[in-house]
Amino acid sequence: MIWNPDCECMSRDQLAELQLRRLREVVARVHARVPFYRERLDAAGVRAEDIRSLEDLRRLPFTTKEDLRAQYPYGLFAVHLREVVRLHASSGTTGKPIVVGYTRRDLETWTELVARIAVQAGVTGEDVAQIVFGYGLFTGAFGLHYGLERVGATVVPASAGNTERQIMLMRDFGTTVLVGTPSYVMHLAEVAEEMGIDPRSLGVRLGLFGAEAWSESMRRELEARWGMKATDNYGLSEVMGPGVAGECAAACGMHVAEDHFLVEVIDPDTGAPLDYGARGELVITTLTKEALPVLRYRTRDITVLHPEPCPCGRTTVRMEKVTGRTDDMVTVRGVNVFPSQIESILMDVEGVAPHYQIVVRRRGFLDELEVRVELEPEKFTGQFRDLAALEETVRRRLYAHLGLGVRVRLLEPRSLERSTGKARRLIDERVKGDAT
Ligand code: DLL
Repeated sequence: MIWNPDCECMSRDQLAELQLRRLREVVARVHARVPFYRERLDAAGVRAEDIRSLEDLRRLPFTTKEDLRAQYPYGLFAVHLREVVRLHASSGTTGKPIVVGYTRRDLETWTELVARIAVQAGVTGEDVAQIVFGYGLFTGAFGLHYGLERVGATVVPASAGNTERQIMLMRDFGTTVLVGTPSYVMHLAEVAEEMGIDPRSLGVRLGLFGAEAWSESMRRELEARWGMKATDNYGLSEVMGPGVAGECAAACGMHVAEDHFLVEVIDPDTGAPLDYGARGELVITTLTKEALPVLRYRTRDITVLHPEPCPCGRTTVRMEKVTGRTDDMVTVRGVNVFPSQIESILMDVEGVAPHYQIVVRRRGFLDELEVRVELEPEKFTGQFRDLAALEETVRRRLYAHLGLGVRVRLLEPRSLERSTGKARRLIDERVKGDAT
């Protein structure tokens, strides 16, 4: 089923026309209302009337996370605070967060776009959807909440944490859809097993997962453990929250809501626009946001865009699974490594669990990469010989894929801290303040 066929299936020409009109509107709007953008646009010598085709997008200045941070809290708002009916904030780990605001119409758009991705993933009005994202300033829970209600699902706003209770709620309420981060839902499976409950017996048929990078191997693992279909959806607070893009039944990338977001992929080093099909940093311009419009926001997320028609009938561009963030990529002895690459390799090794952490540190003049991974409880024999062999297997696989010698540390089951939100996979001790 398609939630809004008029918008999701319009011809590419029609869509381009709509995008161009909206792009002109947003440029005019931020020029008139946001001093930061007025300055930037004047410096670039671009006015709304200069935007004659979508190609002219390239003449607009980029907006970065630092820009948003520097304007904390309300500096980039394009409306008076009295028109803002909701605030959220990004999960900044250090310093000030980024504050995002929504007008009533922004909330309506958000609800509509989340309804689209929910239906796209396969949610129906018959479903009981348990939201295990944390409710609060994070956009995940509230964003999914209203979209799922709009679709008619029975929403269980369980929030994150209190994991044993989550299992009880699932069983008692007949939860059919789980909505959360893939890492937390993996932990939920682990806790169910510890309680003597096979997660597959709980009847969850579908997972709506997002908010962090996760590999295809992790998807297979989640699907096997829960007996569910695991789907991916993408978004970020700076442009709205969840609902920017989501997978359809064809599961060949996530459809971007292009009537509301103009997307490009650029070379993260030079800022040069790349063609469809090329891997680079995703850049998003909001086309309809009232409270906080952003021009060419550099997401730091690495992906590839595909415009080819999708068997599902939607005409919107699809973005590939995000492989990582430009600021998550570590360069170790000249080799670029993303945590998600390591995740894929680990998940294919029999005997290790899907719980891992990557530490980068400097030893003398050399960088060292250490991969810590837990043992699968059932496979843990306690025999030193077996452990040494497994460690060697992990090391060899990592070397074969990355071309990099890696220090491997096998950990006892359940020794890494579990997160109820976004998992922290990477610790770069070379960065001040990141040492543990
Ligand atoms: O994580 C919004 C969201 C909530 C999306 C729930 C999907 C579901 P932020 O906290 O601002 O917003 O974090 C945004 O999370 O730039 C990506 O790096 C990462 N991210 C979000 N979705 C995915 C995904 C929410 N499906 C940042 N795959 C983004 C990989 C994702 N990374």
